[in-house]
Amino acid sequence: MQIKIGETTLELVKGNIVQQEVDAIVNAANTGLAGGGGVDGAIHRAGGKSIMEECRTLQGCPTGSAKATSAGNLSAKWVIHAVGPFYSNRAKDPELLASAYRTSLEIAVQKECESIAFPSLSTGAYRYPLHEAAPIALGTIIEFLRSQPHNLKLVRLVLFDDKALTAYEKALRALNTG
Ligand code: AR6
Repeated sequence: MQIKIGETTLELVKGNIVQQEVDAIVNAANTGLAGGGGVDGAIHRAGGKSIMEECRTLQGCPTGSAKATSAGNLSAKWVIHAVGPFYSNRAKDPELLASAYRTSLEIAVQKECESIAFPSLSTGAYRYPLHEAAPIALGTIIEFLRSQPHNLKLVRLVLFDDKALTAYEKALRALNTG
């Protein structure tokens, strides 16, 4: 499924984040930028150890923010390490999740990227319910594309399974018609 926001294509695909041929891929990282499972494990395994070597020089990253490294053996030019919140069902969760997406997009713009691929931040080990996370992710991306200067031609959400893809499709349909 895809829609156009101005000149930018926003698309939802099922797949693996490490295989995306885009300028920047986003990692679902932790505040220590210390590596882990899920998306983080897959990116460091596929990208090689230079990514972790660079992460070690960055002194971590606060929740709701992001930092970039080069992308080692991956076809992307950049890995943007974004830290979403661990879901606590508290009022600050949505803003922290939104700000992880927003900061990632700001970094992509600073790096003059034309294409970026995101995983579904916080919805694995960090337990954010998909049906709550999807409208926040998509709403934040759409708002950014409409309001900020950028040269992005493609923003892709890479969903790992049918359940995640369906949740994002439903959220995008609701945002697009509502
Ligand atoms: N490509 C795309 N999506 C994936 C992939 C992949 N290769 N692997 C998993 N997913 P998670 P979080 C989906 O746990 O919740 C790590 O240990 C997965 O199904 O990767 O933000 C970090 O070091 C889920 O929907 O990230 C942190 O400590 C989504 O990606 C912590 O987990 C995110 O799952 C971050 O947790």
